[in-house]
Amino acid sequence: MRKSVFRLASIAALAASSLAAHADVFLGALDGKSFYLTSAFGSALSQEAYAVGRGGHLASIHSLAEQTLVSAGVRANATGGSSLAWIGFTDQAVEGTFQWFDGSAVDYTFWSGGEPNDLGGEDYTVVNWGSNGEWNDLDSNYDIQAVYSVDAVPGPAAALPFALMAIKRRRKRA
Ligand SMILES: [Ca+2]
Ligand SMILES: [Ca+2]
Repeated sequence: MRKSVFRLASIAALAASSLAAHADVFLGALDGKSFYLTSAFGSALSQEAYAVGRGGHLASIHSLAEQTLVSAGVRANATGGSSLAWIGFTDQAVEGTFQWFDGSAVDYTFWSGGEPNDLGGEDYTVVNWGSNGEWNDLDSNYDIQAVYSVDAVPGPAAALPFALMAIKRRRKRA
């Protein structure tokens, strides 16, 4: 019995530590992806590198529902007085041909009027340029927050009941 309690405490501690590992804001899950707003500010390229380190990419957007989740989530949680945030749409490889950092299909866009205009050489994309959350291509060096996504998987909280069941099963067999 003591051993089971100890194991449970270890699992709970592990869950708590992985949840506290970063201060990014969870914006919601949709279409198998979990969207986060970074707590840190940075260029498009540094934010993409950070997202890769988190196991994802700057967010790709494929529907009005995803666009709304991202746009509204940034507006509600941005901390720097601006609601601009990087998403993962870039034409850094071929000027004028935008692709998603995560390699997903380009099947939806939400450009602001007159964008993308590559003004002075702009190859990265922000949301919330327009009043309805429309996109603009900007130079990478704008120091702003970013939205990234990772594949949505059952988290530690979801795994906990299964861990409890496993402990109960072991006790029955003993
Ligand atoms: Ca460009
Ligand atoms: Ca632009």
